[in-house]
Amino acid sequence: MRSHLGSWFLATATLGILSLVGLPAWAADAEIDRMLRSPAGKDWITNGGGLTNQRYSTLTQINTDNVGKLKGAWMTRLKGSGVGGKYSFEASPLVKDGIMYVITGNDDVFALNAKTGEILWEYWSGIDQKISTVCCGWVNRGLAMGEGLLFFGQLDAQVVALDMKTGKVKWKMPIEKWENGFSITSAPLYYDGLVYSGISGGEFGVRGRLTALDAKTGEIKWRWYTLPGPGELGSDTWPPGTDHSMRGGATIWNTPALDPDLGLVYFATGNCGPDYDGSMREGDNLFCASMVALKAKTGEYVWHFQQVHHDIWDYDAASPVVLFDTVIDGKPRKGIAEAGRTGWVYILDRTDGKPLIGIDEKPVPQEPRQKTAKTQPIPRGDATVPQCASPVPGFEKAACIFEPFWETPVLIQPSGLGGTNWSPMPYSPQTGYFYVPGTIRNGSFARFGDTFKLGQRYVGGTQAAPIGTQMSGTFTAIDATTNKIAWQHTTPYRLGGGGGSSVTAGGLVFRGDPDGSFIALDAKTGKELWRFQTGFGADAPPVFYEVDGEQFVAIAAGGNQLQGSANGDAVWAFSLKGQLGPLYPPPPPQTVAGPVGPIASGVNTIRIGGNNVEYSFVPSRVRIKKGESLNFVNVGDLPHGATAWQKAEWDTGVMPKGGEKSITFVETGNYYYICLPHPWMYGQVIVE
Ligand SMILES: [Cu+2]
Repeated sequence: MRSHLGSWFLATATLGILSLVGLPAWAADAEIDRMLRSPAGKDWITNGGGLTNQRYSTLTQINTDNVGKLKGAWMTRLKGSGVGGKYSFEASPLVKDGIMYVITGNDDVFALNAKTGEILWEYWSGIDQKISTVCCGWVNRGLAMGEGLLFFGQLDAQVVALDMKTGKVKWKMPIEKWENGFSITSAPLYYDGLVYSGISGGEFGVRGRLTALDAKTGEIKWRWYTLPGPGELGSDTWPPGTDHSMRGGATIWNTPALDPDLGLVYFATGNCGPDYDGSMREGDNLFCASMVALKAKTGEYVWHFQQVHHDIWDYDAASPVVLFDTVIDGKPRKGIAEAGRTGWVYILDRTDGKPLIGIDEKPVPQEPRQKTAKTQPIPRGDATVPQCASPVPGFEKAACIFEPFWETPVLIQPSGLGGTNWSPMPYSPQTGYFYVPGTIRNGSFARFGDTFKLGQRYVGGTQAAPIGTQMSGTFTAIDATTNKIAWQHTTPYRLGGGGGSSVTAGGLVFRGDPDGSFIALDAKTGKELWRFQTGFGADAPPVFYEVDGEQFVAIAAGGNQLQGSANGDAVWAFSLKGQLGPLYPPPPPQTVAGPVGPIASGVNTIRIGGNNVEYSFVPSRVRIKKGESLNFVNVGDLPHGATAWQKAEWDTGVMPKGGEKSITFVETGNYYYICLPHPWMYGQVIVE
């Protein structure tokens, strides 16, 4: 009787709650929607763990007392998918009912038995390997699920739905053409029948947008452009009578968050385009580098907050926004936060987009040719990385954040890689802390003129770290009620674009490290409690789940092209019953700036200023045989050259536009080289 009454009461109460928050009775997948509204528990069903993107799990079997005993339960290699220098592995696996789903940098999807690691089915994307509009490594940041389907975006700018049981394609919807500069790298969000997807391409002169698709059919229900057309809201922040806003970037690199009670979907936008040249786009340039709230059902604008006005530093808001509830000055508040490339966490009220703790507009240095904004928003509280650069020989000026520049390079920190790049920032309701990954790196910022060509790079300058300069990182707990540092680790490697993290009710923050280590920290104190070598760059954010009463933590380990960490195709799962020990450490990533990325073979020409990027060597890294020659051709507009770095053992001399010179390499060795007039340009020749 008691239980009968209890269930009647529960049903009535649930109905009451349902009608209070206005949930439609016809929810397409009521179970998934309910799970998405709660913190992650036994299952991890969306990239950010839930609609909040907190990456917080209620599981406690693995905790501060016993984490030292954690061992590998299984490790599975994904059949060579995403193996190669051009790839990054940044996806969080999803887990539901004992099955894990994971996507690689080649947009290939695998279903695994989450208890054993056995591969159950495979989807091979077959994407065109000649896609030339990938900005920063071939990457996919993850999946969403609902209505028995898995959803993801591909680098060819299609959104795809697979049957979760079989891996068969249910539908594919192109939301753009990659040939026009677009790609998709972010994990989508599923909720209440809609799939929300961002789009990338901010380095290719595109017009950013959030697209909502019908989960059943892929039909596009609405799209909200992050750059205003003529007469639209924000159009007065672009020069009148021009179409600069139509190629102004503001792309979306991250998974949205959603508040079902408020009916709002939230996301953050990337840099303005062209990245480093603001000379032709006078104004604040909405909605670049902004946090935005839209009505989740219709895509109608509700509010925005711009982190960087008239961005010329590539200061994307690339990390996912995080929703959290807190108490400030005795009042319950609904918060939203995002860790920017500027090194600050921006904390707002998610009902209206107003600062929760305080963000002050302050005057900043000016450069009239760049049409710099008069003021920038400065959050109260602590930055997580240094915001001033130190002098470097060969560079005239070292300066602090928001220093403008023109054609003479200026060293600035943070660089355009952050601060915090794409890496997520978990939040623990238990500690009230955000866990912020940071990158410390010099950027040598210089502007050059650039002409827009459809589907070509359109960046208007450079922010390369000078060859030989130090790079490192930080991992910081920020108190969400004060925006001040609770504890901070300085790390040997950059974390803002890798070393992803997540947090549990067991009092643990787990984070990967680009050197392959997987690390557990005490979430309250930061004390390191456990460390395990995965054998590959551990740059993806981990997840937690439970099968048959056994709780696991899992991480994809496959390295990161921008981090220069060891590439691979491994997924690791750990539990207290695990038996597997660590692997040998892979080669560690660079801590000193220099060429990174794929090494080309079979190449005999280096195009200087190629791919519509004036200050570039294309390809920047090559492997040749002893006795072979490389022909350096200046296809840029300015005089350039290639000179062996430090020892000047060989030199093309400075060549005018169209000039070329062949160099024969008679000794084996590893040669770095720079362009003497532009020492922030560099390349590498490996002679074997
Ligand atoms: Cu040059």
